Amino acid sequence: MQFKNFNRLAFLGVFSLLLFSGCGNQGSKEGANGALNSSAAEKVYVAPGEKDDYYAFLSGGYSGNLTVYGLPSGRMFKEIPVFSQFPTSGYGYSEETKPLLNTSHGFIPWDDLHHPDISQTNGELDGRWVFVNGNNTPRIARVSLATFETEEIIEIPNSAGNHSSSFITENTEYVVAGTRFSVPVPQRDMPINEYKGNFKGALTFIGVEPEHGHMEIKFQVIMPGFNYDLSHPGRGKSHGWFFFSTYNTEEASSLLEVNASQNDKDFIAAINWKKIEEYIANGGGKMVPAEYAHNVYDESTHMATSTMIDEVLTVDPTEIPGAVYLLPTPKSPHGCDVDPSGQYIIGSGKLSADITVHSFDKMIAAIENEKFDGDAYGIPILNFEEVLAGTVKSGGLGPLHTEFDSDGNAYTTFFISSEVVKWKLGSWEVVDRKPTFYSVGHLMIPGGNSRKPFGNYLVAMNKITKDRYLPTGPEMEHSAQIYDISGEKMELIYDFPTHGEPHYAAGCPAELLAPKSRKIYRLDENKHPYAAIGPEGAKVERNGKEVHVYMSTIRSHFTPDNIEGIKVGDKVYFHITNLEQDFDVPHGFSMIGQNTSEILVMPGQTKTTVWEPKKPGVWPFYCTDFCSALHQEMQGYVRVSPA
Ligand code: CUK
Ligand code: CUA
Repeated sequence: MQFKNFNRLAFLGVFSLLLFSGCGNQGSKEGANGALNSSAAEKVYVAPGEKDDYYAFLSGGYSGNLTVYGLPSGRMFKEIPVFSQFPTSGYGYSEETKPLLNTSHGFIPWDDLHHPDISQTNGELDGRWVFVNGNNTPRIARVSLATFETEEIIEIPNSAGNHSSSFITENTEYVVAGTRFSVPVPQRDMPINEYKGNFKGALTFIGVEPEHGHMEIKFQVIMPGFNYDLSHPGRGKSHGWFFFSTYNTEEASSLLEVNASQNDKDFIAAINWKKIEEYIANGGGKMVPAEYAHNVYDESTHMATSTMIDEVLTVDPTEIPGAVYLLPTPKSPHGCDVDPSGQYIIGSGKLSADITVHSFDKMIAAIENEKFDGDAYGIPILNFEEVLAGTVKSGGLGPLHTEFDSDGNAYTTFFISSEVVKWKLGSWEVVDRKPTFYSVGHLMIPGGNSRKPFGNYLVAMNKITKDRYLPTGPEMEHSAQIYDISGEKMELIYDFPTHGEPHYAAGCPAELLAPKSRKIYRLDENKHPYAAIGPEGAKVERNGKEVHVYMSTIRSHFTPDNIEGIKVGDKVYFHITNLEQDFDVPHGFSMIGQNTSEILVMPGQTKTTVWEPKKPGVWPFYCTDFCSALHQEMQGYVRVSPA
């Protein structure tokens, strides 16, 4: 179903379509078969033992985690735990990783992970880290692309719903957060209906230290009480700017009223962060109290530590001339995307048929010539016509997100009409469209969020699965689809299920990551304070009611394996060191009656799990990972005496 002759009547139908999450192609015969032909099979087939061309990191939405897939095969390689506890490896259960999930609200072992973005140098993917956001309890995490492990999580104060995240500037100077909900800043007990003027939207610029990637909040721009949806950095000519889409510019506390969209246009907020840096260098900005956690994993000790910070530097945009402008953008923009040249800023009005494209050059000229339509919020509002580059008459309905190839084409997803539309930057003409199955949200082209996209494949991530796979009861996994975009026309070549809800993905050429993917942790670099380096390091130490077991593992035994002298009421810390130095030889450890999870210890690593025995007896433990022919012999006993 296509909306070729989209008219006003169709537009009135938007709200009912939204309510019933309409999927244009649902149930269509052509849809069920897709447009597949036999050459599609060849395009995605990666023979046994062969490797994929790209890594794809798909967000897991409400799973809280990030999943790693291969393209074009759609094979899932790994789930990387980030915001959720993960019993498979003991992440969030082991003593070493628990501090990563600490926040100012306490230990929060879950979040809603939306947008991965890979670090860049000179606007190109450098494959060092992938940054992801926690949308619920606002956080940003940094995942190492050498170890594929979460190394750092920083909480974002003065925010609620870190949705416009975690996009990065083209030299990874900053990773940026934006608050979906405006909230009282500072937080306080106050009537909700006094929202207007009191609720603020913090846009947070987090500096990334270039060597190790450590994050530090540099400043927060305290904006009017809008909802901040998505963001994108300027690049090339627009490097130094950051763009945020907004809705609810009515500043209403209940969005029911706003759904009638009183304001025909909301804004894309353009932030000149270089200007703000100057302002701060000249003594501008104000430190305000704000409590937030900063959690860092240390690779040499294999341990994370959590620090609580109690203040943050804020700046008021109405006091910094030239730092912030508002670009009117129709119909509650969702996606806010910048093309590889940095010239075009695309605002997708999610209640619209058209895609609005702003011009960076025109924006600069409009600023110089003061083409303003007032400053209702104390921030100059640029005249719409003066910044408009063009409008894509898409013929679709409900544009959400746009990515780019290397040939000047843009690809936009349409949720309501359930399709991907390909169009040309500059001429705004639509050149192709293909249905998605069903109701697509984000899409991803490897490097499509950088100055150098790799334009062979496009992955569409769909919100509704329905009949695409064998039914698995009421709950179906989400569905992603791979399109070959190397030709003029897009071709659907594969469907694969995802894990959780993929809101976005970041893709990267395999050759950039695979060669530097870590194989082991070096035992001679292990600085864990409780490591048992070799069986001779193994021992049991008592400190009051705390017992520390320094335990080593190697195929296929634990040292020590018979432990006596433990009493009911003790707190027993098992510190397990894996002495192996071969690729892919983990050992696991699990203790009967343990109320945490097993832990999986990689070669050269030390991990700790706690056991609090409740009953006298002789209790067994064993290795959970089939590590050798004698894996089943890898076991031990703990004798527990009455208190
Ligand atoms: S949002 Cu999910 S479809 Cu969080 Cu990027 Cu648009
Ligand atoms: Cu070690 Cu099984």
